[in-house]
Amino acid sequence: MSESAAPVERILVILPTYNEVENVGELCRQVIAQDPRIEVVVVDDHSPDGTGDLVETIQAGEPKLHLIRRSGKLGLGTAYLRGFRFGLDQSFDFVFTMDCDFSHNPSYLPDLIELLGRRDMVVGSRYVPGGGVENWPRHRRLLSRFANFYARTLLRIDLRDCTAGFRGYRRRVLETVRPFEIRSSGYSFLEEMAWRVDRYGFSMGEVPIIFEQRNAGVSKIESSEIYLAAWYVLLTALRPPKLVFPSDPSPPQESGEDPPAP
Ligand SMILES: Nc1nc2c(ncn2[C@@H]2O[C@H](COP(=O)(O)OP(=O)(O)OP(=O)(O)O)[C@@H](O)[C@H]2O)c(=O)[nH]1
Ligand SMILES: [Mg+2]
Repeated sequence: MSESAAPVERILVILPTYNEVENVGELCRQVIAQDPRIEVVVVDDHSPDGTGDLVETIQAGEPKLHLIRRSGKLGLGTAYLRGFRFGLDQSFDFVFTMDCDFSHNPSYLPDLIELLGRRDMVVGSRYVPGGGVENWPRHRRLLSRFANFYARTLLRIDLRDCTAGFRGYRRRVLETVRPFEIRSSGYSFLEEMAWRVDRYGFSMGEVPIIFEQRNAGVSKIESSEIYLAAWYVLLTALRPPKLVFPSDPSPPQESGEDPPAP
């Protein structure tokens, strides 16, 4: 599965935010400047620093910027799902996710978009030749490397960087792999998504990126998330969620609802 039949007309970039007021304005501007087909949706979890309010102000002069406000910090996994729902409802062809802290440089988007023309899912990858990480302390490099080795080996995913949040999906992938059933958040959401995409037989590709230390602000993902992710990966390997393939008789109806916050 790959090559696009119809021309790609609409591209959505989902930016999940929690306290990214120092980054969100400039990042939205740079993302939108990468390609005339790009629109952005910020999924903000009632950031106390006013991220949502700033986006609302910018929106007045930028029709390609959308904002979804949620009531509180509900987690990265459900923020991605909210963005996916928006992308599907609004008929976008390609849907990307990025961190809103400049770790994922928007200048890689054209290469990712080009590769997504020939693949079903693409990843901005730290662990293919030409990719890498800048300014990360040694312990964080080791942890990330190990997390990838662990997930790749246990889940048997043919992806060098399966915890990367800089990704693009074809609409057909989001319609097929049933992402709304995923209950895990953060890193394990990304690993389970990659696992689902692979199991459904979709093709995946990687574009090398240099991942940079966040520009401003502080990390929003707690370190306990890493252990939780390791646990979810093990559970998925031992007791994989039942996937319903299009050819299966009477598949259960998808609710389309976001799952409850983890
Ligand atoms: N909407 C929403 N966004 C979140 C939540 N947690 C994190 N984010 C956003 O998700 C993106 C990734 O989170 P980061 O804090 O950068 O996580 P990280 O990249 O592992 O950590 P750093 O390397 O320290 O930046 C950022 O844009 C965050 O603002 C959440 O609960 N809800
Ligand atoms: Mg980050």
